[in-house]
Amino acid sequence: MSERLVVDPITRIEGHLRIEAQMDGDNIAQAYSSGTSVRGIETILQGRDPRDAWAFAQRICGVCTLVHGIASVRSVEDALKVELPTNAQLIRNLMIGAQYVQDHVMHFYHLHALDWVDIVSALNADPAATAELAQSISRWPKSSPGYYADTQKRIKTFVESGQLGIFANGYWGHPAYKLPPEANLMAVAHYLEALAWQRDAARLHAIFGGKNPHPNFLVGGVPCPIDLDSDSAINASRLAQVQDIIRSMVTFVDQVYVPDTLAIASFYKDWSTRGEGLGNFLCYGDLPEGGFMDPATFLFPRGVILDRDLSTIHEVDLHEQSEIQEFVAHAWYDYSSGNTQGLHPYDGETNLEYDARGGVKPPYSQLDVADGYSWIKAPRWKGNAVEVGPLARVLMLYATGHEQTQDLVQMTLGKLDLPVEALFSTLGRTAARTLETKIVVDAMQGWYDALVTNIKAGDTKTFNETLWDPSSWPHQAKGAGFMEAPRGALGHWIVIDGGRIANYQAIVPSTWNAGPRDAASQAGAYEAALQDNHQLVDVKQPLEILRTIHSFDPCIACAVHLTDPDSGEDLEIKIT
Ligand code: NFE
Repeated sequence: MSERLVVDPITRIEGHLRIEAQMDGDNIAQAYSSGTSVRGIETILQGRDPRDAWAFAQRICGVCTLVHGIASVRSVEDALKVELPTNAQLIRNLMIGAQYVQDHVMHFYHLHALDWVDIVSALNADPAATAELAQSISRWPKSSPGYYADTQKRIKTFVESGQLGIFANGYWGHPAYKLPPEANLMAVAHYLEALAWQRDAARLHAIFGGKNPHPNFLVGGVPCPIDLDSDSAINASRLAQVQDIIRSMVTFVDQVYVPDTLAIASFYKDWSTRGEGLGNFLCYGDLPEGGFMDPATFLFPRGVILDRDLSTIHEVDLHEQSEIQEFVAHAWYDYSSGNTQGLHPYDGETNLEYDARGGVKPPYSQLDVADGYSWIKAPRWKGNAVEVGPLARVLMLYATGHEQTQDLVQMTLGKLDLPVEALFSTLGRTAARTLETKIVVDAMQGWYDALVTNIKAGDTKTFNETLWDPSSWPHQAKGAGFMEAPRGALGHWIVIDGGRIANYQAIVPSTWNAGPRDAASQAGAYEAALQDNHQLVDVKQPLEILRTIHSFDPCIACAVHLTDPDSGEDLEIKIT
């Protein structure tokens, strides 16, 4: 054992994540993932009206802008057994779908691509050859030699000015970059195009939810009325706009995102045998039909896969106390009943009493990995560390015989000439994100058509008011609201007492993936993935760590939050 490598903060993510890698020569032997900011939204929610919780909970994150609103209203609906009107469920599905497409496209181009694409090398590309390459993989119209020559000029201006701006700190020229200059230029052009294109997704949220980020929601439905005769409701012209947005999304996914993923992946096939990690995958399932969150109707199925065994899908119960639990043995929290056992979120605690343990809290030069080392807790399913997110969902769809998924997986593996085991890797995780975007964007057209058919048949209901009045509620109630957020399984658990919130806990996807070791010293998903075959070409430029960590699309703003336990004020964080 030698050096402990520290990468802090990991950039091109949301929030602050620190990775420490215990090196064995140039190989990662042990990896440690640490969320370095404190979480506290749960404490803010206590004592409030459950119908308002979504507006606070949604501020957990500004990236997956709507998911905490949805999980929150669903937790109250689950507690009170509220049935949603069909239109409300379809509108929520459309909003979730738009979030997926926007989030995944932006992740690929703006947060992950530059781990594989060398922007400086694009300067050496021949624009005519780039156009030829682009036209050979897609009929996307912006692929002429002149277009690529113009893009190259824009990059050149950046580089020559010595002000690479947001591109300044890349490991450009690193020997692990494998794309030819033409492929680099094509990808950079699409990076810039995706920046402008992603505004459409935000428009869909604004049409149904009034704004983006953080569109509006409502316990029992959606807040947008449908009235074809009104200018201030969902009417024929707004529905036509939604149709245009869906078409634009389908075109970009089909003609840019999918072909680019395949083209780039073909140069990085060595990444199909590293970065798997746990081999355990969890999905809560989502995208329902009908008025309740009934897993039998979900597009994304619910279940757990253990040890890569796709032939057995284990059932998941979010209410069962022994299934989902959070551990703090290696986190900077203390549970009132001791830190070796886990707590189900209904009984979850968010206290910051760690000081009493005498361990090392920031500032430090290295994490005290024998004790607590993260503000992220370690969630486990029946004691198992699991991965959540696109790879989990695609495996679940594949294992349960979803035809489109099986076709897409076969097409991808066929084009890359890789076996099905290649899915269990850093490359597989990134490809799965692209494939599920295609599945979701296609499903959006179906939800849209169903919504229009319903409206044409005279059904304009978007809100179920029957349980709006708290005097109709049981004195005590508990609910689990969940969804498949872009980064994976998301749950909000609420305990209602006398019409107020008695307890509230969120376990977000990045908590599952970025969490530290548990009481049994089992590594979390990031940690295990980095411990899977990561030899670094240059320990001073650990591009390999970025590739695997970014393949999960970390959002540490979701996994932790900033609050001062004494004053309740936000802490100020400075990165120098
Ligand atoms: Ni802040 Fe999120 C998503 C949630 S966290 S982005 O997707 O929930 O992983």
